Amino acid sequence: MFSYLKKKFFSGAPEPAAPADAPPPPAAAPHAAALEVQQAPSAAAAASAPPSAAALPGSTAAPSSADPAPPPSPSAPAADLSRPSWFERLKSGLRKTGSSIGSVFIGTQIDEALYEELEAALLQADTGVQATQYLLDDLRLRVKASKATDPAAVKALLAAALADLLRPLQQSLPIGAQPDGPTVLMIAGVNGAGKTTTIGKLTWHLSNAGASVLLAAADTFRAAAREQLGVWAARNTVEVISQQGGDPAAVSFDAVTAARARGRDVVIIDTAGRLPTQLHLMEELKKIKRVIQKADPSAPHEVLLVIDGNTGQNALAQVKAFDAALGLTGLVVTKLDGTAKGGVLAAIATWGRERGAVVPVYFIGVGEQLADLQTFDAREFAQALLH
Ligand SMILES: Nc1nc2c(ncn2[C@@H]2O[C@H](COP(=O)(O)OP(=O)(O)O)[C@@H](O)[C@H]2O)c(=O)[nH]1
Ligand SMILES: [Mg+2]
Repeated sequence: MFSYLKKKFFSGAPEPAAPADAPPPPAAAPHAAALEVQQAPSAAAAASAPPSAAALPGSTAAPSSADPAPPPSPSAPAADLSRPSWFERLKSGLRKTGSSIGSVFIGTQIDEALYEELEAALLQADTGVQATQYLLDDLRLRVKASKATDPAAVKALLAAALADLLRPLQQSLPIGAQPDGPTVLMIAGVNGAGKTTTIGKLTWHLSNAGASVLLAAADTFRAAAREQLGVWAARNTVEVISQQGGDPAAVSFDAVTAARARGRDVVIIDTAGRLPTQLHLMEELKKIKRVIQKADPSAPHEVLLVIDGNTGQNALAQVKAFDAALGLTGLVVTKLDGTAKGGVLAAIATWGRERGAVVPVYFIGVGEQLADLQTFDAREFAQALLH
């Protein structure tokens, strides 16, 4: 199931050189690859990857199909240097919450008062009633089993409980698994969530990993939206399909058709922001998805919802509503470098358990630079939240 490209993208393997006119990564900027070293492929596994995925047709930065995958390098210096910087940024973004949850454990006793304070702190961190209850029940079991007697140990047990709850959300975005045609990603979300910015960052990461990307400006409402995507396309030196005043479904259809004809690896479709309560706009989104299927019956391969980490419990409401309309396959949570409280990820994980299948968090946004998109790591996130 893991394609060559996916492994390359998410492993610690060295990156191919960026195109000469691509913007340089910001100093000390982390790369998504830094966070998924545990998935570094073995040479044998890479060799057994499907040939179509390994060939990466049309990609200039990719090695030729005859080249074996570069050997993994989990301890690549760039990965090691960038990791603490990313962690610090997430930690400082979540600090507001972290300090209030952390302060619960300053006392000396484990008693009912501690659990009550913890409940209040978790609720304040946007964790929601259900996830808070789940975490507290789980924590009590862990405290009993470990016979922990000091609050610092309980804090560590809470971090472990939270990491376990979040772990199913930690998955790699599958790219390049289609036997004949591009991987089509459809991006949705409310206005200002960070869709277009995320597309710019993701394009940069994918291009660096050797994939050829084509963008579709299906946010046809505003000229500014097309231009914004055009700027990201230019920065990444990739093509963008757009149409002045065009129909978003038609633009999406054209983009998928063009990508198939030109042998591109990935199509990313930017859509206009909308609230789940705007029913006609949700219908339009469903239509975009249906029309994409006409261009490629297996597409879209991913329907990703971008949510602003600052929207708290409302983010969960967005996830549920967009999932009901479109069938989400993944999430990107942005702006975790700001004042986001972070607990909503626990609420999303709890909802995913009820749903029977979690909607994974493929990426988190920790800033506005190209390199500020990172893969989600449950343990690191839990640690940052409780720091
Ligand atoms: N601090 C921060 N800002 C972000 C992040 N992602 C997006 N933004 C900003 O959020 C604003 C809205 O982003 P945009 O991509 O236009 O949202 P869209 O309407 O969903 O396409 C812009 O000012 C972005 O720079 C992030 O991870 N961190
Ligand atoms: Mg946009």
